[in-house]
Amino acid sequence: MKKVATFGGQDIYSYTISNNSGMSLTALTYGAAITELNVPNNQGKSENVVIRYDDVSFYEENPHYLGVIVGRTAGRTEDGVLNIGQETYQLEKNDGNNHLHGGKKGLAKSIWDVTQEDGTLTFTYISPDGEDGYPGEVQFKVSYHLSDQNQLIIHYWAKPNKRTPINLTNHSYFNLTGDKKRDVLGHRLKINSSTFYELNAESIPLSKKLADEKPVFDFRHSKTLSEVVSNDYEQIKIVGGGIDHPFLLDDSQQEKIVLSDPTSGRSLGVKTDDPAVVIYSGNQIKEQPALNGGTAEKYDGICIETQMPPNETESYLVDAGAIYQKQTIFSFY
Ligand code: FUC
Repeated sequence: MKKVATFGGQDIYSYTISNNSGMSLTALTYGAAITELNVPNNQGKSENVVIRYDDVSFYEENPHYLGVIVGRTAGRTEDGVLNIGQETYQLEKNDGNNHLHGGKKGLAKSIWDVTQEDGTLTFTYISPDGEDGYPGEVQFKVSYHLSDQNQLIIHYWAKPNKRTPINLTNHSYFNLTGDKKRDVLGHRLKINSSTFYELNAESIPLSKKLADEKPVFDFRHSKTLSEVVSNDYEQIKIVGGGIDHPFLLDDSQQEKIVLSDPTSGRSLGVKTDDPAVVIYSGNQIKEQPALNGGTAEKYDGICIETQMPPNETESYLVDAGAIYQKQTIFSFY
C-alpha cells in the first residue's frame, strides 16, 4: 500500500497484488481504478496491458473512466429518467442530456476501503440513499483476484436497502502490445454475439440488429479492428469512427469474447455471467491527457464492458435486501 495522491483533501492509496506466474495488478482506492496489469508475452516478458494516465492526478476527474468500476449503472440512461414501478427518479445528467456511468460522482469517483489478502484485493463502499439521484443505500463489494493460471477474476456484489437498479462493470482499456507499443487497430476481436444494438446520435441504444444483416459487426469470426473502424457503416461514424456498442452474448460455456494481438502473442479470453458486453474502441481518446508514457492517441485501448443489456432497467432492478452478484474472468494466454 502506497500513498499516491490527495484528491479533495483525502489521501489516495495504491495496492499491488501478484500471482506465481508473472502477473501483477495495481489499483487505486479511488474508483477501484486498475492502473497497471502486467502480463507475460510469448517470450515470458511481463508488460502492462492496460492504458493509464502518466500523471496520477488525472484519475481525479478521469475523463476516459480508465480502469474504474462504473456504476451504480453502467452506460447511458436517456434524459436521466429512471422509472421504478410508479416512481420516477431524476438521475444526474453528466453526458449532455443523459446520465452516464452512474453520474458525475458515481462509483468511479468514490473512495473505497480496501483489504489485501494473497492474490486478492477486496474493495467496499457504501453509497448513501439518493447518491447521484438513485434510491436506496447500497453496500458494494468488488474484488480483483489473480489466479496462477493468469486470470484476472472480478467479482461484483451489492446489497441495496430499497428496490434500485444495479449494473456494474470494469472500464479497463486493454492494449495487448504491452507497455503500449502501438494502438489496438492490429488486434483481432471475436465475440459470440448474433445481435447488437444500433445507437442514436447521442449514443442511446435504439434497437436490436442481427449480425447477419451487418457483416462488419458480426464478430463470430474474429476480425482485425482496423478493418472495422475503416468501414463506412453509419453506426461506426456516429460514435467517432469505431465501436461503442452493446452486443448480446450468445449462450455458451465457452469464452464469449476473445481479443488477441499477433505481434506480442498475447490473447485475452473473457467469460462472464452477464448477458451483454459494450465494446468501446477508445474513439474519444485525444492527445491530452498523456497516457502510458507518451502522447495519447485514438484507439490506444479497447474496453470490454460486460454488463446487462441496455434499456432494460426492469431486468437489473434489485429488491431491498436482495443480493446482486456477478463474475467476469479475463484469462491471458
Ligand atoms: C464508454 C463509452 C462512452 C464514453 C466512455 C468514456 O463506456 O460508452 O461513449 O466515452 O466510455
